[in-house]
Amino acid sequence: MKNTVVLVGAPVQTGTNIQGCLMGPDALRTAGLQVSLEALGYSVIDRGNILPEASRDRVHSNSAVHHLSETISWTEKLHDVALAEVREGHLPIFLGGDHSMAAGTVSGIARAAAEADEEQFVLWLDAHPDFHNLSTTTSGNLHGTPAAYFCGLSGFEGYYPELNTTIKPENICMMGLRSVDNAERAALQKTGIETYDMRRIDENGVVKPITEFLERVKAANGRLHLSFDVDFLDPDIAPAVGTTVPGGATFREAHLIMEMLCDSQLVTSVDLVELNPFLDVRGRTATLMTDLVCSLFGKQVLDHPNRA
Ligand code: NNH
Ligand code: MN
Ligand code: MN
Ligand code: MN
Repeated sequence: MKNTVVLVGAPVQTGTNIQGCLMGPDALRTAGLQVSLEALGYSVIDRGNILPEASRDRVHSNSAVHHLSETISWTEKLHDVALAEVREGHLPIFLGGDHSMAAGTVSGIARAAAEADEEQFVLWLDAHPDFHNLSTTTSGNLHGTPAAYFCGLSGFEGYYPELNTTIKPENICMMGLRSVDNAERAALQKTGIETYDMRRIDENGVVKPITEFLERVKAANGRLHLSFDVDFLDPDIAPAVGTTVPGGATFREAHLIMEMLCDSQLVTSVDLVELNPFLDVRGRTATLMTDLVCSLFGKQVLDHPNRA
């Protein structure tokens, strides 16, 4: 994991109905993300914040859907940026922005992996599966849809036209789920994605599922994208998110996952999404997310035998 790390700010908030995610990239910068990664020995380039091209007018028959045009423009832009960075051999960290951005980032990295004839895997840490399509969403908030999009499910008329590579459902692991809508549950069951809700974490912890998933990535010689939604974490430790759901991952569970991902050296790209600094308490969520990224990139208290 010693590739050049590239920070890409994506101030997206059109996928939600709550304002504030647009400040996410700058809150992560303010928390010292770049200097912290440099202190761990990485070269870091900050691309600043990107913006989408002007959007064409798009509407959908589901009248709940809002900001469809803007979301499509962001998807196209992030797809292209993700593809370009991964082609360059960089390790991009996308600083969100709401989770609708993962339609672009994940489809872009999927395409880069396909070009290189490599398998792309996704670890999805989130209270929600974000597995609606444009017809099934009742909130109309498109941050509830990206995972269904990058799996290639139908119901995304007019989205990025060049989406010719998708993530195989069997290459996805979703963890932390505790708010799943009925249409999402049905779609998840149909596609057969590996899912761990909070009950499963309560019963067995995170070590076994993460170990098994990483073994599958390793066996396929695959690449691993981490899509980290702040609401994966318990709201008591991470209040800065618009869609808090009680009963989330603890501080220790989250750090342990990051430490195990670091041990594996398999992570090739990252989304940090849904941070809403307007809802934060003295920067604690931005600071926690930054500390978790440090664990992901090698920070440890004492040397551990699992660390090469
Ligand atoms: N499933 C709900 C919806 O579609 C909530 C989605 N909200 C999220 N997803 N924050 O991660 O509106
Ligand atoms: Mn370079
Ligand atoms: Mn999400
Ligand atoms: Mn979520």
